[in-house]
Amino acid sequence: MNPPQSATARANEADPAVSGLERPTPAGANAPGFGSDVIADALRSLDVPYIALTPGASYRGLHDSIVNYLGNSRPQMLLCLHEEAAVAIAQGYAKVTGKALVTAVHSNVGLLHASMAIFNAWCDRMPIVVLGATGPVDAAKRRPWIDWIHTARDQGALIREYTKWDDQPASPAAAREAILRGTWIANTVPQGPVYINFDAELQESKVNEQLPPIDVARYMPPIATAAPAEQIKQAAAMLKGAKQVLILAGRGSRSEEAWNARVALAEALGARVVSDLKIGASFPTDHPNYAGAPRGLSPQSLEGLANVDVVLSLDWVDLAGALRHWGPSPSVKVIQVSLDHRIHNGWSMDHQALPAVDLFLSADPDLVVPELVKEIGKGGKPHAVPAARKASDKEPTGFTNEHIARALRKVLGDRPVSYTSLPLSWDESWIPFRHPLDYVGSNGGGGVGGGPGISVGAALALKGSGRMPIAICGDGDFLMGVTAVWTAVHYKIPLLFILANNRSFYNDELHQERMARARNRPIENKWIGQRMSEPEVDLAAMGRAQGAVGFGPVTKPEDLAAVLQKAVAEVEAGKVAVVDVRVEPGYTAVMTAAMTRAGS
Ligand SMILES: Cc1ncc(C[n+]2csc(CCOP(=O)(O)OP(=O)(O)O)c2C)c(N)n1
Ligand SMILES: [Mg+2]
Repeated sequence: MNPPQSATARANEADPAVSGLERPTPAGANAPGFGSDVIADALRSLDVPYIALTPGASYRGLHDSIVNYLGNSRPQMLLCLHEEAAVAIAQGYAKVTGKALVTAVHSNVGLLHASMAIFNAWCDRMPIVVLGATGPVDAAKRRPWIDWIHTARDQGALIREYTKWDDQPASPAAAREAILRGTWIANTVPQGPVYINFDAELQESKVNEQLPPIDVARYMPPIATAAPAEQIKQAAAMLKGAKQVLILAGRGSRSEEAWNARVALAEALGARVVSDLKIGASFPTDHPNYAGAPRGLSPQSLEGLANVDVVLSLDWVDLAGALRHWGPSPSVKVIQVSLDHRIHNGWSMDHQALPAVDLFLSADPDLVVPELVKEIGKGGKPHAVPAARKASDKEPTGFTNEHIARALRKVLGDRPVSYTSLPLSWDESWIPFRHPLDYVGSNGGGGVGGGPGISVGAALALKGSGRMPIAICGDGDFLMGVTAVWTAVHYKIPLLFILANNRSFYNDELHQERMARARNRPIENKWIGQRMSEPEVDLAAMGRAQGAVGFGPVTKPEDLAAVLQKAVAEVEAGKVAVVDVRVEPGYTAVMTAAMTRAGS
C-alpha cells in the first residue's frame, strides 16, 4: 500500500485505468493547424491529467483538438453529466492535491449551470481553471438563432465576482498567455477559480504562423509568502508570555509537514486547539490538546478555557464571528495569520465580519507555523497536558447519523479512509481525524448539491493512494448532484457513498421551527414543503441506474454494519457503492441548539 500522502505527490499523474479508456483513432495531426490546437498545446504544457467537461458547440473546436490533436490525453476528458458536477469534481480534486484541474463548460448556459459550483470553490479557496466559449464574437459569422442566444457580450461577468480573474483572449498567442496566467493565479495562495472564455471563431480559424516555443515554468513562478522575521519574533513573544493560548486551526494545506508543525506548536505552548468541519482536517482530533470543533466558540462550549488570553488564528474562516461568540473580553490578544484579505471583493460577503486583531501576519500559515516552532524552541514552559477527549459510549436512541459513525468505526477498524463529504448534522467527536487527508472539508459556499461531485473529484485524486474515499451525504445534497455518480462509475473511480437519508431538507425544517416559535405558530407544520416522502426517493436505485452497486434502504441501526461491510468490500474491489440509510429526521442536540437559539 502506498503511504497516504502520495495522493498529493501524485497530483500530476494520470491513472492508467482511466487513461486506457476512450482512446481515439489516431488522427495524425502533429502541428497546430487551428486556434484550438494552440489552446490544446497550452493545456498540455500545464501537465494536468484531466479536463472535466460537459460538451457544447461553442467549444467544438477545442473539443476536436483535445480528441484528435492531443489524442485525448494530458489532459484526458472526464465526461460529466452536468456542468455543476464538472466544476465540483475539480474542487474535490484540488481539495486533495492543492492543484487546479481544468474544466470546460459550454457558452453562457453551461456557465450558468456551473456557477454554483464555482461559487462553492471560491468560498472554499480552491483552485480551478474553468474554460468556456462564446460567439462567434463577429456577428457576421454567427449561425442564425443558436449562435446568437449562446453569445454574450461579457460572459465572464456571470461569474466575475467569485473568480480571481477572467479573460477573453483575441488571438492564439493571447490564448496561450491567458491559460498560463490563469493557472498561475488560480494556484497562488489564496487559491481560487479563474475563467477563460474563447471566441468560437478563434478556436476554429486556421493558424498560419507557429508560435515560438516557451518555457512555461518561467511564466508561472511559485510564490511562497512567509512572514518577516521581526513579526515571527513578536508573535512568538506574545505566545510565550501567554497564560493560555487558544489556536484556531483554520485553512491549511493537506501537507503532513504542516500538520506536524501545528502539533509541535500546540505542544510547545501547551495551547488548546479547535478546528472546524467547514474546512479540511487541520489538527488530530484525538490529541490531548484538541478542544473540539464547536459550532459556537465560547468558554462554556470549550471547557477549561476560561483563562485564554492569547488567540492565534491560522486563517480561521470567520475569526470575527468566533471572537464574538467567545464574549466581550478586551483583554484577550489576537494574532491573525492569513492571506485571505488579498482575495476579498465588494460583491461577496464571504470575507465575514472584520476582526479586531493585535498582530497581523500577512503570510501563509503553513509557512509561519514552523518558524514559530523554531522561535519558541524547546524553552517553552511546562504545561499540564489535558486528558484526551473520548467519544461518548452512550448508545444513541432512534436511528441517527451517529449510528452511521458507530457502524463505520466498527467496520473500518484502522483502515485508512478519507471523508470527502459529511452531512450537516455531524459531530466531530464521532470519528477521529489523524491525518490531513482524513477529511477534506465541506462544500465551502453552502451550495447544497456539491457533495457528490466534490467526492468524485477527491476520490479521483485519492485513487491508488491506499485510502478509501467515503462520502456521507444528506439526501438533499445527493439528489441535487446525483449524476456525478455516473462519472465515477464510468472512469472506474472507487468511492463509497453513504446517504444520511432523512427524506427531508431537514436543515430548513429547523428554520421553520424557529419561525413557528418566534411567531407562536404550530411547530408541527415545520415539515410541510420540506419532506421528500410519498413517494420516498429510492436512492440506492438512483445509484444503480448509473452503474453503482446499490444497497438498502437500511431501516434499522442493527442492520447497518453488515450492509456497510458488503459495501466496503465492493469499493475495495474497485466499485462505486451507494448505501441508502433511512435515518430519522432530526439533528444532534448541539446543532439544533445552535440553529434555534435567538439570533440564529
Ligand atoms: C443550492 C442550495 N439550495 C438550497 C439551500 C438551502 N438549504 C440549506 S441546507 C438544506 C437542506 C439539505 O438537505 P440534506 O442534504 O438532505 O441535509 P439535511 O438538512 O436533511 O440533513 C437546504 C435546502 C442551499 N444551501 N443551497
Ligand atoms: Mg435530508
